[in-house]
Amino acid sequence: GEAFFPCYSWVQGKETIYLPEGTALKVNDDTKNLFRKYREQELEDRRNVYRWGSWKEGLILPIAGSTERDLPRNQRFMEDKDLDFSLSLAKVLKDFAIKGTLDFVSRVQHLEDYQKVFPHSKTALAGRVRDSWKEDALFGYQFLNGANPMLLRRSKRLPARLVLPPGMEDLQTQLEKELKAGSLFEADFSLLDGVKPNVIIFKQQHVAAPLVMLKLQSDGRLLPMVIQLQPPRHGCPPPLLFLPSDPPMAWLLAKIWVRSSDFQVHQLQSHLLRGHLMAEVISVATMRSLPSLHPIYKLLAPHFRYTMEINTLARNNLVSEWGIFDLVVSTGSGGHVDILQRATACLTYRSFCPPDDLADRGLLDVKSSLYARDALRLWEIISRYVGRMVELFYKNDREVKEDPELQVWCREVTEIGLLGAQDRGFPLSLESRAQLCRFVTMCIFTCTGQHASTHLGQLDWYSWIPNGPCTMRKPPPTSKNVTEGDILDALPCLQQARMQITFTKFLGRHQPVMVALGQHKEEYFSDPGARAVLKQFQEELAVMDKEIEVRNASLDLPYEYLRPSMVENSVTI
Ligand code: OYP
Ligand code: FE2
Repeated sequence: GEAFFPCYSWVQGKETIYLPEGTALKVNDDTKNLFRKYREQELEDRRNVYRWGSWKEGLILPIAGSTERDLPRNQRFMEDKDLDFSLSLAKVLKDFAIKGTLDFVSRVQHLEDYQKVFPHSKTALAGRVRDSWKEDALFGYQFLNGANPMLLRRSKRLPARLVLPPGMEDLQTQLEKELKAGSLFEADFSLLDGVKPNVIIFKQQHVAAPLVMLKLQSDGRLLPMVIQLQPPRHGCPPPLLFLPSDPPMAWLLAKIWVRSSDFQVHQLQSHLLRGHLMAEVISVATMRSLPSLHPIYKLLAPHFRYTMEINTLARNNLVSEWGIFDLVVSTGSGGHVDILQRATACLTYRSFCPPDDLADRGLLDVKSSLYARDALRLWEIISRYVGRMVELFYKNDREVKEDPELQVWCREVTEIGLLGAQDRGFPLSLESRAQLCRFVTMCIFTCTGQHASTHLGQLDWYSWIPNGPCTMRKPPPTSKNVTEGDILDALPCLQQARMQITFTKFLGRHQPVMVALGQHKEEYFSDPGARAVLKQFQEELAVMDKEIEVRNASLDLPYEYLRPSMVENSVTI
């Protein structure tokens, strides 16, 4: 049926001006300057209410405010979300308190004993991970379609850090053969090199910076060929290389080290920085520089819901002093901030646009990268949606160039929120409809698909502790004499493991209060053209959702993290 749109009205001179709430207007559409004053006033108010804050030196900017109570009322959780968040947190903490008391008397004596903290209501995939985590194929698969699909790249040459000691000529030949065939891939955790590890209750924890070389087989499986746990150091013998043919416990421990490194890089770089914090920059910049009448404001606003509050909660409880990272994660107590600062240098515009990012990483034609396939498809659907909206409101490139609010907004993101990201390819101005479309598509994809693809895998891949340990309690092995006991001494103790499960469950559980991508009920546009564009977006998303469902039914391991019905419309958890 027809929606009802309330009107704003105000008196200007002798006239009363009425404006239906759903009207979208650019500054230059308002030839008689009827609304000029109104939008200037609104922006002035917004710039007072939404102030940039600063959390840590060298990090992209957050909203100002030390707790969620300092946030603008509109940005706070509504009752249903607030209640769901508090009750589910209370529930996981209660479980932790009750079951955790026994952890002081019982110990992990075998790898299978991590079953003690494994959730009873697990996902099907988490069960598979528990049963098959030692397999090389599942280890390789995670770089393609696991919790962190952002690190893997196709090798263009053998990495400089991979120093092959004498006697490794066979491996050299194999690597060169794969490289030549274009089937050599790498996952390089150099970002972690030199990060100061945490000390937890007087016990030193450990961090490594591994390199994994993998080969892509014609059956689509990605298999590890060699693992180097630390980069070479000047004046030291080259670091040990671990091979699939090594004694099983030595090879397993090397893979566990990689999984723990991936946990750190995933949570901090891919999930927190590139998902949560990036979405917040876009939200704050938009609230500060686009008035509610602006069509691009109307297009983006649904993708900001709850982001400022969840990020404020994360800054105060997760990555704060005495927060969860300090308590149980190997990079906590400062290393995590160092990692976020280093990762800031990698925030390139191209890396936020899957068509460019996947091309740069050589993943476009990798059929077994379901992440790549779905990310590309979702990007295209969002891009068509944005393109149609842009065409409705901008008749040509000149109208883009001459929209002063739009230009200020773009600078606010790049120069202020992202601390001058123009040298990393972010635009300082928007010169055409095509550039505008790409920038807005990047904004929506970041707040939705980018976050979903790094958030939704947590429960599946981190419920089985050895597959993604939050900390390591022993240094990386320096010999291949490794026993199961050595591995258990290095893995998280039972209390740490239970804490990992507690927060993985809290963050990863199904969100009962959620709006799926494109499904917001607020009607920001009254224009029938714009409403038809939204409807078409929803239809294209529904088709994609159905096709993924059908595809997944015939797969051994389904990939669900970019299913439109699973992707939230904004970063809310
Ligand atoms: C806020 O009182 C959030 O303990 C989570 O996180 C948990 C709390 C508060 C705890 C409140 C309390 C919101 C949003 C986020 C994010 C990105 C980074 C996720 C890192 C997860 C690490 C899990 C750690 C397991 C050991
Ligand atoms: Fe998240």
